[in-house]
Amino acid sequence: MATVTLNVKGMSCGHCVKAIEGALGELNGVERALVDLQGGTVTVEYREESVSVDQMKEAIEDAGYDVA
Ligand SMILES: [Cu+2]
Repeated sequence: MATVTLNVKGMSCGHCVKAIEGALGELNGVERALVDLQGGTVTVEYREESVSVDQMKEAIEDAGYDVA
């Protein structure tokens, strides 16, 4: 299991948290996604053999947010 923390721009409320955690949760290989609204980050626990960080960035961007 691996962990990565991504800086995400544009998250402002509980809806954003749900949108991002939901988008990441749909990716095969993502075990857990946890948004820190104050810090503007999302920490993801994932299986490296199943999903890449680029795929996570893409999912976040598809949900309408920017990854720094
Ligand atoms: Cu929001």
